Amino acid sequence: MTEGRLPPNQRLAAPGQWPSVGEREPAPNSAGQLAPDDWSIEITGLVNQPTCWTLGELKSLPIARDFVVDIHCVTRWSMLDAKFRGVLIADLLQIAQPSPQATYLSFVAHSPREHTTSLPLADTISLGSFVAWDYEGQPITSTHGGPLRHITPGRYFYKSVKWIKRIEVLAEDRLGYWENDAGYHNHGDPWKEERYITSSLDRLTLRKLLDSRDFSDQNLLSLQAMNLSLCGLNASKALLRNADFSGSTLCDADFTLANLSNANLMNANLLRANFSQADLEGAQFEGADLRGATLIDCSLFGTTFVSPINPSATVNDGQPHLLGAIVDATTRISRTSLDRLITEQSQYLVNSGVRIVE
Ligand SMILES: Nc1nc2c(c(=O)[nH]1)N[C@H]1C(S)=C(S)[C@@H](COP(=O)(O)O)O[C@H]1N2
Ligand SMILES: [Mo]
Repeated sequence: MTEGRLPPNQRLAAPGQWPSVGEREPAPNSAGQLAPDDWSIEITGLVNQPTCWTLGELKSLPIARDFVVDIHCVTRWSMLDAKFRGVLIADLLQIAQPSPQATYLSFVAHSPREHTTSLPLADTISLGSFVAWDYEGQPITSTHGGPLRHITPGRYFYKSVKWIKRIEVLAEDRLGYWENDAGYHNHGDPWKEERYITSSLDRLTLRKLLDSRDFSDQNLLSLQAMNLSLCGLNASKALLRNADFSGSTLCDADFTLANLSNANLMNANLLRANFSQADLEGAQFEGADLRGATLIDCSLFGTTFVSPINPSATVNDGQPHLLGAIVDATTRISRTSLDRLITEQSQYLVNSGVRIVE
């Protein structure tokens, strides 16, 4: 039953398919990849008992237990009833004993960029944040953060680090990698759609920018650009995460190498627009006109081209209304990009006759 369990604007990943997002591999140590037997996790910082556990020690703790959780990625895919085995961070903290000033936790990955995220101590406990080694009865794969990953139910999945090696107990917050670098919302509640913080552009700057039709190389996170005339826009390499272009005219726009993850392009006129090498993860194209558009080597995880306008409303024949992108043989898309879509999405494009470029 998915009724009431999908937060706004989320969709189910294909059954049995767990998409991989962000870093793909942990950091190697001097002797190559760390073996599960050598894995350990420590709690440091404002605690009375700094403690380190090997993975073997964690697994044999009497507090090890099973978890069933719903996962919601900010790029709009969700996975319900995922089964893990692990231990609650609250239980590990009982052993490490946070001192009275302890207010935030920073979760650090053993990864190429020492990826981190953070949570208030109180939320860590109330949400039941945990570390896990098994998924559906099998060791978590390396791409998904095995041998040990962090999971925070009730927050977008960027609040769950892969290959966790350390929990630092702090008096003040230390923003995580995505929160600091990419404008991801620091609270990240999927039910409130706390995906991104909004950009701080003042109205005059925004006006000038829109008049120039030149967004190239600009940071325009969460830009509001609905129902505008922007034909021939140059947005190459622009950072447009979470931007709203719905209903705008963007024919011949250049979005090469742009970051449009989670952007809303619904009902936009995108005739001959170029999305080569653009990041379109979680972007929405329902109702957009994509004839003559180029979607070569772009990233299409969680991207949508078709959706029921309102799955609960039925018209005369009982069929739900579909809102789909307008595509035909003049719309070019790479096979590798197409393969990243969930089946219902790729099938819609294929059935509409897009030209697949090998
Ligand atoms: N070490 C590390 N952990 C990370 C990330 C990352 O890039 N590096 N990305 C985060 C994001 S944005 C998501 S959605 C999930 C993705 O986990 P998955 O690849 O297992 O689906 O991991 C989170 N944890
Ligand atoms: Mo994510």
